Amino acid sequence: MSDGGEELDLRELDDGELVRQIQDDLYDGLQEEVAEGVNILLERGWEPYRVLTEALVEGMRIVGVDFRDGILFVPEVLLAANAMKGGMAILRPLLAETGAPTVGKMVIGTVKGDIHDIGKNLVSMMMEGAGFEVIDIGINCDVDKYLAALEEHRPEILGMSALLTTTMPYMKVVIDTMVEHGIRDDYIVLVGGAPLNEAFAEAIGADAYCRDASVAVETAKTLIARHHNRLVGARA
Ligand code: B1M
Repeated sequence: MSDGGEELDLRELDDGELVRQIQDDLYDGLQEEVAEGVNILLERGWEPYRVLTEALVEGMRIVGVDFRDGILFVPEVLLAANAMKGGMAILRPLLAETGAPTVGKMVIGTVKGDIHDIGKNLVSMMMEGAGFEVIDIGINCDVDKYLAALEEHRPEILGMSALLTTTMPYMKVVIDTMVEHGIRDDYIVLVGGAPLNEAFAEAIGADAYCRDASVAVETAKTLIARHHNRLVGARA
């Protein structure tokens, strides 16, 4: 771990202690230590999804609480975010390794004015793991960027992420523009992000709100089956 004399050997910790240590290291923005801890849990036979949720996502939840309470500030949270991304980079190929056939395509991006991307990246990883092809168009996406990506990639699903109460209304701008262009019903629109809820998704005309990445996968699978049935019905 550290260069000092009191080096902590992560391998000597039992699973519970190691998970807490990973959360502490995430909090402290120690990317290498987080990566080491993630690798040890995997070596001990933990499922990648369990490592992701119990160690990393929970660690970031704790960071969020202290950020809200003014104990942590943007620079520290950025370091924590980078440490989280380091851990996620190890898990990404493992979560995508299910060998599932491609079940559909999704374009996803974080809305204009918003640079939070950890949740979006996690949704992308889980969707890829479930056999979806994901085109991630990044952060701070304006309506033109979304529409251009839909035009270029012709996905079944559009996913939008927003983490700020000030940026979530932009999702409605995108959906309203899709309506104006007469393309709204060509896509399944899924929205997510901590400040959203089902009522908001309904109010802006999205197809569904996804509380977390696994709900996003389940919702996408259900709605894509309906979407295909509708297309087949329309052709018959
Ligand atoms: Co920000 N930030 N932040 N921040 N930040 C929050 C969101 C906040 C709640 C913190 C707090 O006060 N407790 C607060 C928002 C308050 C509000 O609007 N009500 C906040 C604020 C205020 C800000 C700034 C304004 C701070 C400032 O500058 N003064 C600023 C804004 C920058 C901007 O975007 N313009 C800012 C900046 C930052 C950092 C850059 C430092 C960093 C982002 C780094 C990055 O993403 N690369 C950061 C972080 C890390 C957070 C917290 C701590 C963690 C967010 C996160 O990654 N969570 C966050 C507090 C919190 O949410 N608890 C906070 C982990 C992630 C796995 O969860 O993103 O919710 P989440 O994603 C979940 C679900 O929501 C869902 O699935 C995901 C996986 O399960 N989901 C989807 C998300 N998107 C989806 C899309 C889908 C489906 C599901 O589409 C199909």
